[in-house]
Amino acid sequence: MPVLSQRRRLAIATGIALVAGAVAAPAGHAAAPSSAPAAQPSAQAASAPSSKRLRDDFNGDGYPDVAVGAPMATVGGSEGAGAVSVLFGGPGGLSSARKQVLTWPDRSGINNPGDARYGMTLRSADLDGDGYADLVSRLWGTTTDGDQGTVLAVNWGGASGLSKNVTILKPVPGDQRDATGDLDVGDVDGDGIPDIAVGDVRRGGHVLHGPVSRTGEWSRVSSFTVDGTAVLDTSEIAVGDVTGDGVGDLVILGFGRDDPWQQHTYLLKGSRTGFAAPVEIKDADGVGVGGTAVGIADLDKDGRGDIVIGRGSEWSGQDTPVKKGGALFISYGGPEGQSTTRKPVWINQDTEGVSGTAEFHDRMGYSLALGDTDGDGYPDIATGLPHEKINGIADAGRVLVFKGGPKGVSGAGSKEFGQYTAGVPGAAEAGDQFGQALALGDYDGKGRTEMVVGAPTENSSRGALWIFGTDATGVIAKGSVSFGAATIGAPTGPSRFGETLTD
Ligand SMILES: [Ca+2]
Ligand SMILES: [Ca+2]
Ligand SMILES: [Ca+2]
Ligand SMILES: [Ca+2]
Repeated sequence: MPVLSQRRRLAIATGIALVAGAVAAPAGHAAAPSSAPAAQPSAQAASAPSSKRLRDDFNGDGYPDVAVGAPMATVGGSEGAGAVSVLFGGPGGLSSARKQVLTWPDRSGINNPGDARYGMTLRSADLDGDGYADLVSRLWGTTTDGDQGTVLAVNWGGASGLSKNVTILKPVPGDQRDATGDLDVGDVDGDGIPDIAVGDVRRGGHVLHGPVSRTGEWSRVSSFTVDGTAVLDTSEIAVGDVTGDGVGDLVILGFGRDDPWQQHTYLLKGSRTGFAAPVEIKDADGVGVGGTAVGIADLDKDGRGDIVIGRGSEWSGQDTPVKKGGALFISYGGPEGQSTTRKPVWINQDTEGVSGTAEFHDRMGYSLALGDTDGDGYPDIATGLPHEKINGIADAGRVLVFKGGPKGVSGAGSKEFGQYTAGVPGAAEAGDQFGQALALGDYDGKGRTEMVVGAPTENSSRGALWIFGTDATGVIAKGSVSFGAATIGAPTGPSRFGETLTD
């Protein structure tokens, strides 16, 4: 399956986590555990972190921050070494002026800076419990002790931002050769401390239980499996409390054992004693589902996290009408995984109220972000259609935003944005793939989540970011700004700046 393996290597992993117990918190800004474990002091920690303990606040000032990956950046002459930039939140929101550029200068611990792809997968959580969010990266590594494959690496948060140097986590047990899929961070064992769940493309995956020490040691490791189900390999992972018991559950997307084109999604209910047996998530017709992105948020505020899957993958033009051009699939949470009172839904561009027309290869759902854009307390969904044709311009790209509410999500009130939208900087050009990466965060701390959009192939794969503000209606085009890597002093050239974002 060369297409799949290529996608895995290069694609954005856009799973979004709500950690356990955070269902009532603003989506995307789950509070870190209140009972933080004893932490090793941060070398940079000159002041105490904010009591808000946000999972994406790297400098601990009480405002969320966003990390931006440029996995093809050239560093020290090595193309594809990768770089990560951080934009810091604050009372004025995100800007190109408050930033940090990380290039992992010494690359200690790996032998292959030339294709490490630092920044190809990014997640944030306070792994060591010191109150500052830390950044977890997945990259391709040939470690100096000989292992080859996926490496998990951490930049540590502190009062002045993330540490310049990176700690490589102790390897995941088992075959390291191309064996680790997506990852997400959340508390799946109910101790209030974030854990790292990593998929194994062959067997399920592993949980690295927190806290994680500054030397890269996790507390213990456990494995999960979907053996006995129809899944062969794990492609996407999200952690969130779907069942409403206060402990994070694991949602795994994968491809079929018998039919590699048939995707499946399983829920593994988390608990203090480990995961329950996998339960397959199915659509209203009883058919298995899957996709390119997954996130969990309580869209209808019934106390149970709802699973949002972006089905941005299209293998052929044979998709059913509800999946044509890509789609969102929403499974409302219930005590056993899926609500028995609210049916799961598919939404695509042919759904009433959604702008545009579903066409093969739009790839709606390729990227996802969840957050409350209009401040009504219900999380909303932003999704990218990076291959949407705009006025005949191929692969220009578009973003759609859907509103959460007491009845769940429909096409009603959805919004669309692209470089063609009045008030948005830039011009829709062929191959921009606007919307390949998305993040929603309340970066200005005013109660609504602003939107960050990445278009890594903009301007011959130099890439660019857009930042959208909000009003009471949600995300707005007016006042949006855009900039590329050069503006913030990140490595220039075809770095694919904006290919990944923390969310
Ligand atoms: Ca911050
Ligand atoms: Ca930390
Ligand atoms: Ca719900
Ligand atoms: Ca909302």
